[in-house]
Parts: sequence; structure tokens; C-alpha cells
Amino acid sequence: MRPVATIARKASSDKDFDKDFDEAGVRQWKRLFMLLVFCLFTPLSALAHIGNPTTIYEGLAGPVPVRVSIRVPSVVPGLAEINVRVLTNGVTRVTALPVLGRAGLKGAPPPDVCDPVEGKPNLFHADLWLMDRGAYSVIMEIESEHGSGKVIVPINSLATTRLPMPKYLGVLLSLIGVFLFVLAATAVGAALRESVLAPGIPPSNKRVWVGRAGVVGAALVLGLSLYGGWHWWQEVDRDYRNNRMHKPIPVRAVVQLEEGQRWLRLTVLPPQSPRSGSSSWGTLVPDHGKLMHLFLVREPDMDAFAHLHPVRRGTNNFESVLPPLPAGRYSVYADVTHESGFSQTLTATAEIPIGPIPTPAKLSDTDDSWFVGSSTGAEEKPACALGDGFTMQWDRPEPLSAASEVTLRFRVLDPSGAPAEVEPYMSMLSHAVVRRDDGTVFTHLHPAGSISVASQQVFQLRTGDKPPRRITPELMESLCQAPGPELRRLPIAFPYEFPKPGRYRIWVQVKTAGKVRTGVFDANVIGKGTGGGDGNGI
Ligand SMILES: [Cu+2]
Repeated sequence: MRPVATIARKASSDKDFDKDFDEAGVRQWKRLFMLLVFCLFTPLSALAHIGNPTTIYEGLAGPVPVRVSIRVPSVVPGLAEINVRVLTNGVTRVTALPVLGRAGLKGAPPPDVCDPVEGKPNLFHADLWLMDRGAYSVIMEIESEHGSGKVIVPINSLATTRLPMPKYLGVLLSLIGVFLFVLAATAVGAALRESVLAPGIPPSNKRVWVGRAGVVGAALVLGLSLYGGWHWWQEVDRDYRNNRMHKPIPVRAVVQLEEGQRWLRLTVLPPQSPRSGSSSWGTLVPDHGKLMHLFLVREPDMDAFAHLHPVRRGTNNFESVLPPLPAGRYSVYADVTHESGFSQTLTATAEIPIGPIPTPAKLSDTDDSWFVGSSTGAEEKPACALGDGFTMQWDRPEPLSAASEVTLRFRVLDPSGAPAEVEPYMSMLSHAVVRRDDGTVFTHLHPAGSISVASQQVFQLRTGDKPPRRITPELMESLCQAPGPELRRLPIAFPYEFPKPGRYRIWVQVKTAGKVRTGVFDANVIGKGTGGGDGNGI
């Protein structure tokens, strides 16, 4: 929070000072109120990929490199926590404006100013309300001495938890309720008994009995009202649980053998509640050229991995030729983005039956890739052989702490040990997947962070000067820019935040010498506050 004294120094006149002082006071009260509400509604988890409440984006706002992390609430309405780390000096103002999906900029309120965080240079913070469910674009504007610019960070606002009332608050409210109940009933009794009597005149026997009857009558009416209120609240709660909370869309994944080929077939089933999930499957938009990015992870050892791009057959069906993966039970994660900007990860389980492993003559998509095996590097110096003499090294910060921003940096070396030239793989330098060993966390990462790039492109088009009526694959394609040659020999860096402690596996995919190669690494993430501090080697 910006100290009042600092504001006072900046005020150029008494009038300005009073204005600033008032504003600071209002801001402090606003923050205190928000803190109170936030304490009551603290999110436990939320959906962004799987198990990641924080969405991270790293990119350029005009000339200014920034990293934006947004912790979305798990209830709606809820408070989103926005942190903006500016990776240069000279920034004068940072603002944030959340815009709901299709609403666009028309009628949007003025943006909120992010406050500099005391003791953390170049870090700015704001808490913003997300009032509706759906896809939001958060427009961040950065003003600096070097120029200004903006970035769009797409997020999903979803109700994913039902927060219980804290016990102490329940007891406190019950005591206040009992007190008000007794007060109201006795007030009615007293009014009937002696409100029309002059002071000092005792009430007659009849009035005393009328007063007692009034207390009983008032208690009955209040009791009935409370019963009605309780009934109403049960209805609201049921509606929230059944219709308003986001529920995973049911998906069926089966492996079928046909003419010597194994096919993975995915069917998106109708949601249990029409209001619980998103929407039409006819409005998917391509994410770096593909309608669906599907990942397979073999359970329980995570020792086989595939990144496939199934082809759509009919609105709700997708299929892909399976690469030569070993038999077993696989977790299936399918990332899709809708025209509304809403992105989601569908999950299912698939069983690859035991039998001969056919090598497919042709995959469904030329960008499909897979890896069979576990991480090979030593704990202290994680390195992974990529084939043909190429290796990948992880510059791992020690220790890795949960709930702290981290930069996962990987170097790709050619057979001579020099930095290898990385070719764009689906318009990106690299794709990575982070998964916790128990499956509670799954993230599809890029050097731009954990955002859905397709959602960002949708919002870029919608908030542009001439928003298109339909988002076409050609329009999406026009926004895909392959990284320039100056980036291709540098370490590949992914901004991330491990949501909780535990054992994680990371698959990092790059293309070198015309071939997609996968590096596999293990990470042991410790709890925040048990070392590592803030930053994790950003
Ligand atoms: Cu990717």
C-alpha cells in the first residue's frame, strides 16, 4: 500500500494534498473492506488448466517487458489478485481493466490503477472484482519513460468451490440473531402493553395479557419468516451447487483397433446441467493452428507422454491415430478454446490395451509428438538426452517453492555442446507440460506463460479497432508470429507458479534439426516459507 506520507510529499499544494489525502483514505478503507471480504471468500482452488489458480503471462507492453500474474477467485462474484512485475525501470503508471467476454470495451468502466508494492521495486498490485462467470480479458496498460503499451491477459471467471461459513462467524451471527429475535418479540409486547399509557401509569391485567399474546404472536411471525428465509436459502444453495458451479464436462476416451491402426476417439458428452459448462462445440477456435491440443500421460509412473492434435469428426467427436505408446492406463487432457475466449481443459482416462504396438504409417497431424521414458538427468544437474547428440539442460533454481513465481529455464545444446538453434514448433519456441505426480495439477505452458494463447488472440481481435463479426481460423492464423532468429539460441524460459508442494514432472518440447524432441525433468517443490523465498530465481 502506498504510504500517506509519500503521497503528501508529492502533493504540490494544500488543495492537492487534501484531495490526495482523501483519496488515500478512501483507498485504505476500500482495501480494508476488500481484505475483509477476501478473508471471507478466500479461494481454495480454481480452474485454469487443472489445479492452477494463477494465470501467468509474460510479454511486451509496447517497449516494456512485463510479467502479469492473476490469481482468479473460486467464487463469483470474487476478487482477482493482480500482480504486475515490470522487468525494467522508469514505469510511471500501471492500470488494469477486466472486460467480460463479448461485452467489449463499450461501456467498460475506467481502469483501476495498480499500486506500487512497498519494498518491491517494479512490482504493482491491484485487487479487482470479477462480477460474472465466463471468459474475461484483463487489459493491462503500462506507462513508462520509454513509452507506453498494453497487454491482454485472458482469464476464466468460474465458481469452482462452495465456501463454508467460518465457525466463529456462524456462532457470532447466531448470537446476534437470537438477540434481535428476542428484542423484536419483546418490543411488540411492550408496545401493545403500554405504548398508549401515560408515563407512570401501570398497565391493567388485560393489557398485560394482550402484551404477552403480542410477544407470542410476534415470535410466531418471526419464526415463520425465519423458516421461509431458511427455505429460500436452501433453494439458492441448491441452484448454486447444481447450476452455477462449474463442473467438468464429461468426456469419453476410447482406444480402438482398426485395420492395424490404434485410434484414440474422444466424445464430448452433454453436460449434466445446461448452465454448468461451456457452450457450443461448434464454435471452437484454433490454438496455434489446432482445434485441440491433447496430452496423454501414462499412470501411475508418468513414463509415457504424447502431445497430439485430434481431428474433429462431427461437432462433439475427435479422433487421432495413436503413436507407438505402450499399453496402460493414461490420463487424457484436451485443451480447447471457444470463440467467446473461454478456454478449458477436458479430462478423461483412456486404456491402451495390451498387444503388439503398431507403428502408424501416418499420424493424424504432422505436429504430433510423443516420448516414452522417465527423466534421465541427475538430481543436482538435470540434463536430458534428446537424441542425435542434442541435450537439454535445466538451470534449476534451488529450492523450488510453491505459490511463488518462478522462471523455468532450459538450454538446448547441439552435439558439440554449443547452443543449438531451436526451430519454431507450431509458431512457438517451445511447449511444456507440468504435472503433479497425483494428477491434481496439469499445466500446458509456453514461453508466454500459462495463458491460452488462442483466448488472447480472440480478445485481441474483439478489442481491436474493427472487431470482426466472426473469429475465423484465418484471422487467428494472422496473429500467430513465429519467434525471431535472435531468440532461437537463447535459453528457453517459461514463467510459472507451482500451485502447491509435491513431486512434479515437466516435459519440454523443442524442434531442432527438423525433429520435435522432448526433454523430461523432475521437480521437488517445497512449501512456501520453507526456503527459497520470493522469486525462485526470476
Ligand atoms: Cu503448446
